[in-house]
Parts: sequence; structure tokens; C-alpha cells
Amino acid sequence: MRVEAVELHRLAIPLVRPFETSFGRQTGRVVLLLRVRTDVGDGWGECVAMVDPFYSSEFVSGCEDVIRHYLGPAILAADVTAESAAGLFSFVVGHRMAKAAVETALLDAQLRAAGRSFGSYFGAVRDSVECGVSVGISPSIPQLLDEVSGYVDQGYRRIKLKIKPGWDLEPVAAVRELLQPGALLQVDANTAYTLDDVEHLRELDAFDLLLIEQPFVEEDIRAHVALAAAISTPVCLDESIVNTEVAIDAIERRATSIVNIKAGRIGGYLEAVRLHDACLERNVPVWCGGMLETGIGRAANVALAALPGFTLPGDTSASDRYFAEDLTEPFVLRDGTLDVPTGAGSGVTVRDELVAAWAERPVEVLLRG
Ligand code: NPG
Repeated sequence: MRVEAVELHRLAIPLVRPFETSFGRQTGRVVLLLRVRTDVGDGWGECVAMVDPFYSSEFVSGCEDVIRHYLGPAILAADVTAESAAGLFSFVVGHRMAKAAVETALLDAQLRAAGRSFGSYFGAVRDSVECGVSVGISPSIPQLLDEVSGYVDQGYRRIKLKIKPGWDLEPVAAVRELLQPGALLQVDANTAYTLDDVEHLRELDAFDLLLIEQPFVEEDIRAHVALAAAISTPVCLDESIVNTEVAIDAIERRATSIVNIKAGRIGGYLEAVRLHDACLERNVPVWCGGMLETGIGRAANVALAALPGFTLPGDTSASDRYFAEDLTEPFVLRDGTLDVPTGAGSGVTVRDELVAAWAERPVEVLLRG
């Protein structure tokens, strides 16, 4: 495939309600979108990086820079396919979210031209996926219960609560009490704890949680091994898992018994399929994480979540969980599930008028030659 142009679109999209995690509160989503224009047609990719480097070291302006100066010129200088992109990008260390966005745009262009969907290409075995919802830190327990009740009424199959020191046992107990017996509940700490908190975190064992996600800093696999040995709640890594090899190492060391797969975090959907396969081979359940994606990224996530190893509901919520209007046709919850798009490529159509309306700055175009 010959790439003629790479467009960088930086958008600011309002959220329907603020979203608070252990590292901050956001009221809008600044998102970087890419459109590649190729000799076989166009493709879109969404970058999962946030505006600030608080979830990981990557952030929107950094990704823009890496694409502008390195990844964009690389795909404009040589014939390329989605399958050759990772090799082509290997001269750049890290920057997986930026690489994933470019690779996804190439894959979208390529599969649209071939008339093949992401789901078919990834190896999807389901036509719909079970959905969970991620619930931010709330100003109060009554407000939290209100928000959770709303999601339960909408049909979400699993609730994930964001926790941090000072916001953990009490909200978890209150939500556990609110839910029907046996309802799926899990927590996500986004690295907010340290090994000094093991005794405290052990108290979460009382709430029959599916898992506790990423309690400690991403580099500290050893601390997660220690916690996993000390508590009965399964430990699940997110931020720490930057590629398949790190995941296999963490699984073998028993730091994680369940894996959160986010394609953006590990460099793309091709790597995500590889990670899925490695986990399936080892009987390690996986689920699809989310990064407040618009319909563009959500479409790809839903296709990925339809692979056989994704046995737990993902953070693949409906569009209206975050946005009053989505950049594509909206993803709508039906009996707690979302349909896997069947159209070519991502299978969704980007609404150019909204891309223009939410633009933070004029589109930047990188050209061949
Ligand atoms: O539903 O898309 C979603 C978001 C799910 O909680 C979610 N994402 O750590 O997994 C995470 C978390 C996140 C939120 C990450 C904000 C980065 C920023």
C-alpha cells in the first residue's frame, strides 16, 4: 500500500459526566485521530493517549510529535501494510500508543479495500460482546450508588469501580450491597497503592470481587507477585503489560492471573491478538480494556473482544456512557451487549462534520515526498 498523506486531527470532545480516577478528573476527552490516505483508499485510527501523561508516559502532544517526526514520515517513505508497520517502527523506542494509532489506520484502509471486517481479520467467534462499565470516583457514596444503579438498569453485565486510598472499602461494600447476589464486580486502582497497603487490600477479599486491577506502579511486577500470594482476590495487570513477552513473564511469575488487553497500550491490534493467543494457550482469561474511545476506537475494541479468550465483560461500554454524540454511528447497548461491526475495516463511518466541529486546531497534513 502506498500512503499519499497522513492527517492528524486533534479534537476536544465533551464528556456527558466527569470521569475521576486515582490520578485525576477529566471533563472532556482530547483525542488524536489519524486518517491515512492511500492508493487503495482511506483509513482511520484513534490514539488512546490522554492529554496528560498521568495514566502512562504517553500523552496526546507527545504522540502527535512522534507521528509528525518519525512514524508519519516512515509510512510516507516506503510501501507499507499493517503487518509491516511494527517492523518499520522498531527504530522508535516505546511510544506504543502512537504506533498503535498509525497501524490501526493502515489496517482500516487495507481491510476496507479488501472488503473484510476487523472482526473477521482478528478471528472473532461472536457477533456480539458482553459489556461492563467503568465507574469513576464519586463525590459521595449516595452519588456513586445512584450512578451504579443507572448502569445496572441499562443492562451492563459487570461493574468496575475506580478505587484509591481513602476511597475503597466503603464504596465497594456499598456497591456490593446494592447489586444482586452474584453480580460481577471488580476494582481498578491505577497504581495508587504500595506494598505497605497489602493488609488493607486483603480486606477487599470479603467482597467476592472478580479481580483487582493494577494496584502498584507499572514497573513493579514483584510487588504484584507478593500481593497475589497474600490475597484471594485475583490480581489483574493493565499498565504493566506493555507487550506479550512482559505478559508471559508476569503470568509465569504469578503476578497476574487475568490480563486486561488494550491494543493501544501494547502497540496495536496485531500485538493484541498475539497477546490474546498467548493467554488463551495458558488458560489465562482476558478482557478488553477501554480508554474512553470514540466510535472509531470502540469499533476495533468490540471486534477484538469477540475473540474466544475474552471470557470476561470488557470496558466496552455504549457510546452514551461517555458522549452525547459519537464521532461514528453510536454503539448502543442491547441486553448488556454490543454488536460487533460487520462492515469492511472498522465497519463504522466517521462523521466528518463532527470531526470538524470538535477540532481543537486545523488538521495537520503530512505529505509524501
Ligand atoms: O470505558 O473506555 C472506558 C474507560 C475504562 O476505566 C477505564 N479506563 O485505567 O482502564 C483504565 C481507565 C482509564 C481512564 C485510563 C482514564 C486512562 C484514563
